[in-house]
Amino acid sequence: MTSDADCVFCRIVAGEIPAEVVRETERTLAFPDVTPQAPVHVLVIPKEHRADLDAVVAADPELAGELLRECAAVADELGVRESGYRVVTNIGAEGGQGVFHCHLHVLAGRQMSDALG
Ligand code: D5M
Repeated sequence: MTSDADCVFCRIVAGEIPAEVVRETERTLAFPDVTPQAPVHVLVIPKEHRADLDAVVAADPELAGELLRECAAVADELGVRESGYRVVTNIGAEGGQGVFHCHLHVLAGRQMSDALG
């Protein structure tokens, strides 16, 4: 599996940095964002190191699908699937990405604005 010793999310996958696991599958992990922007703010990541969703789609579309299914599963598990939630992924510097290991933000628990950035 591709991994990067300097990557904070690879270190979470390796158990070197603690995270409270919300959901886990063989290939994905979900844990709370350390700087939450909403009452529910969970990150869904592939365990393997891929820079962003674009790279996951190119390398492994099935994994990209699993990441999206896991976002819905997180929303289900945290009881916000009915009320609604937002899934966001930032790609590249101008896309607002700060951690260059693919992650999908699952945000819920407050009214989201219709502004997208
Ligand atoms: O979002 C990157 C997100 O990653 C940002 O919201 C903070 C979060 N982050 C960074 N380090 C950690 C750890 N250790 N645990 C949980 N969450 C973390 P981006 O889309 O790249 O701007």
